Amino acid sequence: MCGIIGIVGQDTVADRLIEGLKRLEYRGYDSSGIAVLKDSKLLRSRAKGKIIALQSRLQSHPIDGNIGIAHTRWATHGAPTENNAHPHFAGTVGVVHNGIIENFTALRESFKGQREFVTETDTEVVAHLIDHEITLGAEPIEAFRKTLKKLSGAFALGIIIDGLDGHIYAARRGSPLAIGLGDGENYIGSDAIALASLSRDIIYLEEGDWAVITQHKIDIFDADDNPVVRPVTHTSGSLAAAKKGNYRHYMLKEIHEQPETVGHALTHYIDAFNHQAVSLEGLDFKDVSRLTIIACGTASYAGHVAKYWFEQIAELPCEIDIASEFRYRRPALDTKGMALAVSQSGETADTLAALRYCQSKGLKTGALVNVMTSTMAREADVALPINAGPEIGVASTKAFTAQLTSLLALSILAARQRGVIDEAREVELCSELTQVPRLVSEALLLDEDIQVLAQDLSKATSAFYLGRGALFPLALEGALKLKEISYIHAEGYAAGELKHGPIALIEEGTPVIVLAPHDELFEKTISNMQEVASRGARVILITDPEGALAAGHMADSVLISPACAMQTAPIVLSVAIQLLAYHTAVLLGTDVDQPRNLAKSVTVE
Ligand code: HGA
Repeated sequence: MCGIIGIVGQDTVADRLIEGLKRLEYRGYDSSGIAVLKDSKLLRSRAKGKIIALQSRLQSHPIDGNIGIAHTRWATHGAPTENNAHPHFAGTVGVVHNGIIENFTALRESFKGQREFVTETDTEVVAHLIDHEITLGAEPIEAFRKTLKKLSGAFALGIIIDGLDGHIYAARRGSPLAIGLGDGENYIGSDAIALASLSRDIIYLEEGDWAVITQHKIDIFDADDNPVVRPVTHTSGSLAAAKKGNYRHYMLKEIHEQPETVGHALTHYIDAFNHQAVSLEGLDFKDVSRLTIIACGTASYAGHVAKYWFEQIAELPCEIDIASEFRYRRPALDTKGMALAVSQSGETADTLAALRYCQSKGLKTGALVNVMTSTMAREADVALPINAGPEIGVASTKAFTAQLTSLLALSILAARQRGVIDEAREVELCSELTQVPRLVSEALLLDEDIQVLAQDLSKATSAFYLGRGALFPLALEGALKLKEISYIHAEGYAAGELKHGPIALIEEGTPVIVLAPHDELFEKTISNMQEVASRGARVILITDPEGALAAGHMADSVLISPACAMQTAPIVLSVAIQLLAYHTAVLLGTDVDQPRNLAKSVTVE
C-alpha cells in the first residue's frame, strides 16, 4: 500500500518516475505525485486519482530534474485529495512515505504556534521535523537521523532536500523499501517490481535501516546508526514482464495463467515423477504439536482450507487466525508448535507482526509467499515460495490457487513426516495433485457459461455462497471476490449454519451460489440448497458431473466443473467463483483491476 520510487540520476527523471509509479499503482491509487530538484529548487506536481491524471498534469505543466521522488497513495490519514497527496513539503524538505506515523498528533502539537500544517496527513510532520532540525543548524544527514528517532509507527521514507542536488535519504521501519543499483545512478523503490526497468541489482533495507543515496554511493546505517553492508540480490527479468497482453484486465489474464502457476507451485513441492512430496530443508512437521496459520484476506481463506487438509491428511492440529486479530489477542502458543504466515507479497503488516510475535514466543516459523525477497521470507525460519509470478490485479486469483496448491502439498509432506500415511496413500494424493493444472484448464472452459450467469447476478444487490468442509472457506472467498470487484454485497456461509440466522435474508430471487462437488458431504449440502430454494432463492449450483446428475434439476442453473478428488476440489472450483465475480464486475462496469478503496500488499495495519 502506497508505492514509493526515487531516482538520483545522471539524466532527467520525471518520465522514469512515472513509469515506476505505474508499476506500483497496484499498491494504491487514491492520488499520486512527484517532486524533483531543478537547479537546487524543489518542484512538485500532484493529482487526485490514478497516475494517468498526474501524467496529464505533467504534460500540461512539465517539471523535471536529475533527482526526484514519487508516490502513489492509498490514504490512511486524510482524505484522498490532491492536497493530501505526497510528496509533502515543509521548508526545504520533500517527503514520500509509506506507512503510518503513529505519534503524528503529538509531534504536530509540539510545533503548535511555530509551524503551519497544510494537510491532514500523518506524513507532513516528517518533513517539518527534518526542516526544523536543518533550520536549527543541523547537517541534513543529522537532521534526518534525529527525526527518525522521534518517529513511532511504521514507515518507508524517501526524502529530497532543497539545495542538496545529489542526495536521497531513505529509511525503512515496518514498511518495505529497496535500493536499486545503477550505472552512475541509484534508485529507491517500494519493491523490486517498481525498479524492474531501472535495475536488477537490489539491496533490501532491513528493519530499522536508513540510507543516504547519491549517484555513485550508497551509505547504509542500521537502527543504531552503525554503518552496515547489506547484500545485493540479483532479481530475475520476469518482473519486467508483468504485461496485460491481449487480455482486457490483469485479473482475467491471471485467472487464465492458473494452469501454469499451479504447475509452478507444484514443481517446488511435488516430485511428479515419483509422486512424492518433496522434503524441504529446515521443514519437519514430525514433532510439531500444532500448526498456527496466520494471514489476511484471501490468503486467510487459503489458510482456512489448509486447516482441513492438515487435520484430515496429516492429523496435525491446526488453527487459522486473521493476523490483525491474532497479533493483539495474546494467543497461548505451544513452543513445540509451528507458525505459518501466508501472504502474497510477504509484506502484509499484520501478518508480519503476527509472525514476529510467534518468533518471540519461540515457535518455529515458516512464510508462504510469492515474493521470496520479501520481509517475511527473510525473517521466517523457512521461506516457502508459491511461484505464481507477479500478481497485478488487486483481487487475488492466481496467488490464491498457488497458495492452496502449496499448502495441500505441504500437508502431504507433513502426513509423511508424521507417519500417518503410507507410501501408497502419498502416491495417490500426489498424483491427484499433479492433475490439478489440467483440471484448472478444463475449468476455464466454463467461461462462456459463466458470462451468461453473470447477467442475472449483476442485477442482484446481495448474494450468498454456501459450502461445507474445505469448500466453506471457498464460499467465503467466493463472496469476498464478488464484493471486492463488483461491489455487490455477498456473504459466504457454512451451508449447515445458514438456518441459524441468515436464512432470514433469503427472499424471492436472492442469488445463492452453492459449492457442492459429489463428495461425502454432497447430500448434506444439497439439503441446505433445497432449504434456500424452497424459500425463493435463485440457486446456482457449482458441482461436478456426478453432482449435476444427482441434483442439477433442483437448481436454477448448474455449472459443471471437472470431476476431481475431494482434496483438490477447493483449487479446481476456485476458477468458477473467480470467473463469476469477474464477469459480474465487467457487466457492472467497475474498475476490475483496481477496485475502489482497495490496494494490494497491505503494509499498514
Ligand atoms: N499515512 C500516509 C501513507 C499511507 C500509506 O502508506 N498507505 O498504505 C497517508 O495517509 O498518506
